[in-house]
Amino acid sequence: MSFNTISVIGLGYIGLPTAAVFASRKKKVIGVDVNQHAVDTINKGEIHIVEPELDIVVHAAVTEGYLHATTQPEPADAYLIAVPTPFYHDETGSSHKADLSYIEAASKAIAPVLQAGNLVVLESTSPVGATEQMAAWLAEARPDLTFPQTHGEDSDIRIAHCPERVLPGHVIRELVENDRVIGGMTPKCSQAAKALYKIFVEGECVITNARTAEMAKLTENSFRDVNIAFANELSVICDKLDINVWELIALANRHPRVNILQPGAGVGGHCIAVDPWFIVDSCPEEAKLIHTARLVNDGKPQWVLEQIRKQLDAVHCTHPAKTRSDITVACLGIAFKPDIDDLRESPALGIAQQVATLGCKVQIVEPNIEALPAKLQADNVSLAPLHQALTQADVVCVLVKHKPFIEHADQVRESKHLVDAVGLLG
Ligand code: SAJ
Repeated sequence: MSFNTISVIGLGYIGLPTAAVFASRKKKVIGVDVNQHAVDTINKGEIHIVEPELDIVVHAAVTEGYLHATTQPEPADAYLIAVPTPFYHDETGSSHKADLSYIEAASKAIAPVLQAGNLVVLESTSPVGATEQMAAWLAEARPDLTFPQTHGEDSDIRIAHCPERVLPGHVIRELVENDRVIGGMTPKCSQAAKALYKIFVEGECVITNARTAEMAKLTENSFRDVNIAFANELSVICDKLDINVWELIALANRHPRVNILQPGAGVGGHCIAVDPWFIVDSCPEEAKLIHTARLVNDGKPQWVLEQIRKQLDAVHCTHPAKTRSDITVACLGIAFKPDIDDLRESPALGIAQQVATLGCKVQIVEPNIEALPAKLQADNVSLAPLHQALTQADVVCVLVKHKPFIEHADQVRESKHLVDAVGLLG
């Protein structure tokens, strides 16, 4: 199967780098997105998201004429769907079910331009069964074409799932180097998808079926979530038993078969705190450990907040004349993990917001942003440089282990009232 034209639907954190990397291999790539601003930005050779090296790859792809973006799908040999799968919301609020409406909309958008011989790959992180559901939506929209669910190996259209697994901040390298799990609806579908990814993937492309590929992605992120929950639970236990959890973990990790992750302010981002719920939603009775890990990690920011409150009480004890509004709290870091500017689903951001409601002055130190997000726009909250916050704050809370904080750990250590949620001081 040859792929001269590849279409990527959804030009976000995964779709845009993938489109640009295909284009860098001199394939004609049509990027499709409903966001006109994203389309216009990309067509200027610029990017609308933050990811190291992505700007260079996109700029080259567009100026050399291999990548163009549009809001309307055009005919291609292969379609790669990389749209969001957030939690499903209705009028009663948010659930822990996956919202497949973006996949449905993408399927309906490409259906009119599908041709016999095309390959459609779902990349979005999805609950088990989503690829079959996508195939059903495509078949419904194109009764004149045949699909693997009814015609097996003889189908006109090949369908597969190939989950993205790149780490934000390292996307361009990991896209090329990581192994890929490819789950076709039939063996021929898998082979076609493997041939597509082999255009740029230097890692191994391992073949399985669509349902296993979907579950593999959810399993990877659940594995990390469960292991972080173990570390977070240890941190709470150690606090109660008056043991330094960082020393404890470093000691335990000297065992050749022990590798405990790091406790923190909670689990953020849009992947690890979300994907395990898709397993829990599919098998609520069975997924006990995965469910509990989610609850442990989601509970961690509240525990950190309690530690901050204790430090506020300690300041009041030593300075009885001070009111809440006389006290300054420094929050070091509000990104969802170290050395990125991404604030989405950030536990540190949530903690800083809660601290701001306690009535004290809050100085946010976040070296990776230039302005405070809307959620922190309040009279008592300001963005401050590290040295200012350390000089002025009564209470210092380390919420993210950014490199500049590690470099100034000795100054942080001098704070009289300190909450170190991430083990900056080890
Ligand atoms: N965290 C800890 N302690 C640790 C490691 C992480 O508290 O020891 C926290 C981080 O601070 C952050 C959260 O967990 O708040 C998630 O960060 P992360 O670096 O573990 O993962 P993400 O969300 O940036 O990317 C993950 C990756 N999955 C795995 O490592 C199994 C990535 O490969 C996936 O492609 C990505 O999810 C995704 O898109 O699903």
